[in-house]
Amino acid sequence: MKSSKIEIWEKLSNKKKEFENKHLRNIFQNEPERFKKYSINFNDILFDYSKNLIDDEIINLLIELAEKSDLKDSIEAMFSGKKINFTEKRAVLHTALRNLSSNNVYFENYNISNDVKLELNKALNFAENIRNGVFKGFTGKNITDVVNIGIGGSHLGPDMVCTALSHYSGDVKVHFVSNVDPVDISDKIKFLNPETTLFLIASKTFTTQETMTNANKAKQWFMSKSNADTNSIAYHFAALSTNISACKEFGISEENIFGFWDWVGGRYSLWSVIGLSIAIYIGTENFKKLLNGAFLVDEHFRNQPFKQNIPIIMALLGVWYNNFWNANTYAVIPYDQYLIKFSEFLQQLDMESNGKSIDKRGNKVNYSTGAVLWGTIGTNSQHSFFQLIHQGMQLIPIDFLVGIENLSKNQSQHDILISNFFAQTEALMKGKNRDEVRAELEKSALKEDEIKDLLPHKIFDGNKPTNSIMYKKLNPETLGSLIALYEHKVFVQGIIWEINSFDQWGVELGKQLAKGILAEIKENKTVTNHDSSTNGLINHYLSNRK
Ligand code: G6Q
Repeated sequence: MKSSKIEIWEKLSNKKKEFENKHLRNIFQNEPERFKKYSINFNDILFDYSKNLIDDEIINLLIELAEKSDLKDSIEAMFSGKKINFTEKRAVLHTALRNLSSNNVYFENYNISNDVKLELNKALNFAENIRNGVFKGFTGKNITDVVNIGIGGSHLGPDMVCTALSHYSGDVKVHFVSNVDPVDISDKIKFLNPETTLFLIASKTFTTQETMTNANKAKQWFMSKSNADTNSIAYHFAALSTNISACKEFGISEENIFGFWDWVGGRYSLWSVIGLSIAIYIGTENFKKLLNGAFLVDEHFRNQPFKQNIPIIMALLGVWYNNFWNANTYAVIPYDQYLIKFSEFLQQLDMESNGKSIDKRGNKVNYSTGAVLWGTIGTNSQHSFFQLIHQGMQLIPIDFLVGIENLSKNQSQHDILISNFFAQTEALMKGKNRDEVRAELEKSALKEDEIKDLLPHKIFDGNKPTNSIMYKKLNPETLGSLIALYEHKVFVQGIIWEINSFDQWGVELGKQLAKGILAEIKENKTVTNHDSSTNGLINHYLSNRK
């Protein structure tokens, strides 16, 4: 890290020490304009970051840190197709997939916008043909069920988006198979009719073990259940991939192959044809709105000054807690049932992108990088892990996400949900001090010695930082914006930490070993070439399996 960055780093460390003695409750009392000062409006989204352990000086230092990290140039490098994924020598251009402006995007002097539009339109036409029954199965019946077979980036995004937008779905049902555990596929297909089912094999490489195993299983199921000939595969299998020859080899007809490019990273691919299940589920108009929501955030990210730039502020707050407050995890808690898979999706986006320890010069870093992201929906989380956040020993910053309007139209029950969200952010910030607890206990029938014993257990320290992201209603456009906000947040942090957010070498070792072990298991002989634990486990498996 260059010395000008280290200087700011040191100033921030000092500010942290100074801030340890402050409490947000008092800060809010002394600063009535705090909400106004530390909140940003963007279309239907309000981002309130006032309940954070920050003041103007801290924000200015964090922004200086971003400037000294050459963030502005790095943003332009990404949008303009520079090969910023330097270990794989690839550009990172998922933003080109949702570029709805008239400005073309170029990669190595080639205008990629035309190809993007062509492939998108081909996929969207296919989606519409399935939705309105123009595309039929091999016996002439309409497709009623679509099964997306993919894993990681070829699964999590489409699955999360379909769940989040199920309110906007049409008649065709979508199912997602990802795990190589055979019960995943067998449970999902057992009630399906092969005559009305379409499989989407979603795999950028078309070589992923889990996906290809499940795809072959699906083909076998289709052939045996339908008594169809191999020509019928054309009516029931489509592929979403960059490896066109492998798709053909699998037996998928050319018109059912939808392509994309190596400058689309797996975890950023839901905007490409990998999102075909989404388009079939919610229709092309809604899919375009999803793209548009992300595009609007791209424009915001690229053009807004750092101080009014939501993903940049989100990223800097993450750096502040991770590197200066030693907060190794952060939680994302949507008070929105439809966002039940959002944290799971963000886990891959954030942890696969920034879970790195080697910097761009090839050196091991000596600071913390990507935090552990976790969480699930409110109010369920209040009745499980919120205890630790309120009274445990760890500092866990939280992003709350919440819609103003509920899609069920049951506004009075929605008010119950929302009042819990307001209450949690307030409780986490204010806490409950000794005097307040005592006053409350004195109103009860407890005796003085009982009050004394109970009192410390009922104190809440408060001073827990939270962001609140409030949107009008969960619709395709808003969801597109929310996803893009997090994508860019992760990007900014990678720039500050000087790591490559776009490769994922860390998933390779286990894959490699599994291949060798599978060959050994197939041989069905006692193994001796691993450590004693791995040998013991494999041999126990071999001697006990049927
Ligand atoms: C994501 C990763 C990874 C990838 C899966 C599936 O960024 O690259 O999660 O998406 O391993 O890969 P395929 O799409 O090639 O099957």
